[in-house]
Amino acid sequence: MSTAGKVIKCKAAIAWELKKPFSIVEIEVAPPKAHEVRIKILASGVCHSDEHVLSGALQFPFPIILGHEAAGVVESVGEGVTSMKPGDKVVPLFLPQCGKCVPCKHRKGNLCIKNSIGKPTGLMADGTSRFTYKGQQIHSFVRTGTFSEYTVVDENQVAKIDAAAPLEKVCLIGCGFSTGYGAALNSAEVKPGSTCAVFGLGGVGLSVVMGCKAAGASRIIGVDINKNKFAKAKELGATECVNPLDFKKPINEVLFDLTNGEGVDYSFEVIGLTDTMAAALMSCNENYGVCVIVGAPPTASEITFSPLHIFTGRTWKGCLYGGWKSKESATKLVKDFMEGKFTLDPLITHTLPFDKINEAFELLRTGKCIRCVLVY
Ligand code: PAD
Ligand code: ZN
Ligand code: ZN
Repeated sequence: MSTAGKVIKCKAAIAWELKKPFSIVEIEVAPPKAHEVRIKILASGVCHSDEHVLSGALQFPFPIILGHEAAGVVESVGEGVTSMKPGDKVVPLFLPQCGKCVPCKHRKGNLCIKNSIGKPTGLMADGTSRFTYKGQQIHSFVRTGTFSEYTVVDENQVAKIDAAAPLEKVCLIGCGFSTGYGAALNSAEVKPGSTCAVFGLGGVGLSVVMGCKAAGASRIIGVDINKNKFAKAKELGATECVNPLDFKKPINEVLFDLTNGEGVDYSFEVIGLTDTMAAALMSCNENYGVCVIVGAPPTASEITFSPLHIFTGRTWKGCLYGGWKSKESATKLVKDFMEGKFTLDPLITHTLPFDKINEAFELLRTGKCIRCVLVY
């Protein structure tokens, strides 16, 4: 019997309050409104941005359904949806691409004006939610809320993908892989023969390493306080790794020492701490170095620094979703994955049933996993 047009009751992991475990409960998911799509989620990776909300580093309203790195199948579509139909395999996106606004039409733009970044209401564009628990409204993280068996997203925030794609792998294209890989290729535009430093060797940082390698960097220095991340980083292309805790001097000075006093050509902060953002900036060449902030800045955080650090010529920038135009690029990245242009397997160290979501977050918090994918 078709569920289209009806409320669906299903399991979801609700975060009720800061720093508390999720509880898996039965929620109600409303049908998609016009230009929305209801998706049966089949796999969802755990990204540190979800943990930032739980820890309070990123402020969002609770109770909330987190999750934004997923893949699933369209269950039903709202009025006016033309880009997909029930049964299509899809990847939800935390950044929209309407294709019509100025940033969408700009050659390099990817921050569609319909984005909700910096406006963390936890609600859809119309100010309501499709999730309820016993009638109480539940928020949805970045309008994806994929830690639920069903979710509703705007048509601009979902990409149709290859029908043969393995969902428990390509879910990483919804966030971690694309973000890191694109930071190197699109945002830094790493050049062949260059030297790169990647701060933070988690799922996103290792994807930056993969992007630097694909761009032809000849030296890729991994930086992490957890030395257990080094072996995987080297497997994916890091030529050496350093642990800031092994040195008395600041890590930016260590990186200058390692590069004959030149600094690296490109540095990436993939942690989400203001101190490492500043250290990454000061690690790149003072004249032509480029530093890209990928780690999410804690809500309301600020950095004070001498303008001299950029006056000499450095470039300091950031990127969301690796600078990719989300909807068209996710489709293309899945196609590239299917054609063997890159691999996702080394990033997926754990796969757990959805019910074990609290265990998955513990693996991320303790640095024991790279990506843990929940399967539904
Ligand atoms: P992760 O937890 O898998 O990796 C973070 C890594 O940083 C771990 O290996 C830590 O050991 C390491 N680390 C922590 N503190 C330090 C330190 N002081 N010095 C050096 N290394 C340290 O996280 P992730 O890879 O899932 O996410 C990384 C960041 O990227 C996080 O801030 C997340 O919110 C952000 C992100 N941004 C976007 C975007 O669009 N810009 C998308 C996805 C994730
Ligand atoms: Zn993410
Ligand atoms: Zn747009």
